[in-house]
Amino acid sequence: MPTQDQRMQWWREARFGMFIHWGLYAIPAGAWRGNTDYGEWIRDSARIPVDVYERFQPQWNPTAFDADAWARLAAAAGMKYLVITSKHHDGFCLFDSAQTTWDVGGTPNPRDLLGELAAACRRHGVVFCTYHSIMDWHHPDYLPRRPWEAATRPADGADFERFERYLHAQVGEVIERYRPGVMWFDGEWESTWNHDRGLRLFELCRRLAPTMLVNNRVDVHRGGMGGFSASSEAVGDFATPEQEIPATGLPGVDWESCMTMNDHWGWNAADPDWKSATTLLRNLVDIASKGGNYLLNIGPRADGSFPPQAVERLQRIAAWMRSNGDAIHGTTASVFDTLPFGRCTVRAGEAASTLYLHVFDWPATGRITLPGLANTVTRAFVLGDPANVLSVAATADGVGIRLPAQPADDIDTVIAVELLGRPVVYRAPVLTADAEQFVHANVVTMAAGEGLEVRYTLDGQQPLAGSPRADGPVRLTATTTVRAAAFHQARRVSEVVSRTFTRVEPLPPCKVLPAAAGLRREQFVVDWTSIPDQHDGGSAATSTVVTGIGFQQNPGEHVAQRYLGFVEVPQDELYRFALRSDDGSKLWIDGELVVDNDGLHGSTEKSGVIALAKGPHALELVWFNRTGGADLGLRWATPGQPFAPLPAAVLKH
Ligand code: FHN
Repeated sequence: MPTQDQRMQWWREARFGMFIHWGLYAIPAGAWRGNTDYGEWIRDSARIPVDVYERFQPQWNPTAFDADAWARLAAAAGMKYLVITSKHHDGFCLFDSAQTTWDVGGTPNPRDLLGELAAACRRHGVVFCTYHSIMDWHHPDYLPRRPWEAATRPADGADFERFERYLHAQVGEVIERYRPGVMWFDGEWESTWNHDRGLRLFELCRRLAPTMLVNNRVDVHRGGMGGFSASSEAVGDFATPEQEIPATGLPGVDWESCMTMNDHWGWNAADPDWKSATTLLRNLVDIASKGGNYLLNIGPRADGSFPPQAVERLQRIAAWMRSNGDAIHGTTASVFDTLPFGRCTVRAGEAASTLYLHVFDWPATGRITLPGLANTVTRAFVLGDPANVLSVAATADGVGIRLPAQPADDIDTVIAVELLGRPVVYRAPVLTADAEQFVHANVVTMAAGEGLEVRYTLDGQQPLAGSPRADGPVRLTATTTVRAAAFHQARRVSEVVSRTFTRVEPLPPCKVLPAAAGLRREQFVVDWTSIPDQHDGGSAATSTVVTGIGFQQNPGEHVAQRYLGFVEVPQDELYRFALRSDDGSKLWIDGELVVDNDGLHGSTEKSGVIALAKGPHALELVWFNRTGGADLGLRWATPGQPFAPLPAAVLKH
């Protein structure tokens, strides 16, 4: 059995893959009864009954499908793996399955598309992988039914245990027949799927293909589109943020951002919203600089051809890859926090390393600085042009590099910087405080890397070797700008960090003296994907008084709650409110938006601060759940104190 590092190695080095969403849904091409904004969800979104949708099966005839062309294009663009939908949510199998006739075997053109593509991928050095949906809108045993067809497609006799066996059998077929490098599950969020089922499916994959990777959507702990699993029991080899790039990577966590080229995964003939090659390429670089992989999607047309807009973009990426592939493949995350000119990827070694500086914005000064870099630089040059060595100078802020007059590529010019040893970067000190605001006093701690000391000023001046040394927390009682830097043997070795901490007046209490205990809670039916600015609650289905925020029982799907009343704060202080919810939520105090945790997501918590004077302050909290799990909770804390739920005694209306 390989170690996890051995299993992950090819995938970590790949950094870039092609996603392909292809199936019967490409035939309507996103259009149905006058609406042209559908994609691979068309059967559900357009409420197409199964028997009507099944009429697409005899129309399946991908005469233009050319596996070699697909694989060649992926390889040229530097896409080291390719993930194609063996089955999407509509349940249609892009392979001839022994388990069903709802597959390409039941069409006039039963070509073994996946077999042809797997062979072509092998010829072009691309790892063939498959996407397989757990959710299945066709199999009679899959539950839940789509709400809109529950009456016309009753679930009588449906047996989810039998569906799970069907799912295992098909996953087994795909693995045995095509040996995918990754089994990319999806559609795991509905109430019938759970951790135990996910674990069984993961173990099946591991048993059948010990070196095959399985994404975290085999299990149920993915936190919504953010894609990272919050639970320690979660299984899966990598996290799967979708249509987004995490602000920073997570050291030690493997993750892959999957994204569309326009606004649809499946082919939509009317979708004009194609991302530029600049956006796509800079997404790849940004993701690689954070230690992640980029899975970029194409939705082929029904005939098996790629949209020309997609081909054009991949060809532009391929042109860049020819000179710069080494700056992506086999690299690891940046050693710098942020760079004003672009990004950095790294190829680190014990004796020598290379930094790849991706210059997006060519600086008017003609110079770039690598903050805090402590290594000896042996050479710097534009990647692909090693003969023209660039001038390099060590400064107090780090290493300065003089650039050529013009960029080599207007999307991303890569500067290779060769170093002795593994990269060593002296980071600016980390300043920690409860918040940027305070009512009475604020305590700031300053920390730098091992073997370094922090020197700081409180008057906005540049810290020098003779400035005060931060040997412990510093207490502020007035608005102050703290500037700090790391020093080594009386020499500044990092950038200067600067933060202003502001003393604020607390908001006065409401003049209204609420009498009754608890908050008023309204609950109403909604069809939200986020909290609208104006919502009158519509038909407030129920209105009641509650002693706290949250619920014991899941209030259900397509539901919203609004909590109205007052919170009695015990003292003049800065209060941090932590709002946890699935799906979205917002909290206002005295009409100010304190926490915005809106959107469709799993259970996540966000916090915000507000300075309040002793006494009652108006509270409004709105939460909604679209589908699946539901969660809501509110905690608070004052500086230096632990978070705790709001006691019932402080809630009034
Ligand atoms: O519902 C699917 C969607 O159709 C598409 O397959 C994306 C790609 O990751 N995944 C799900 C939405 O999160």
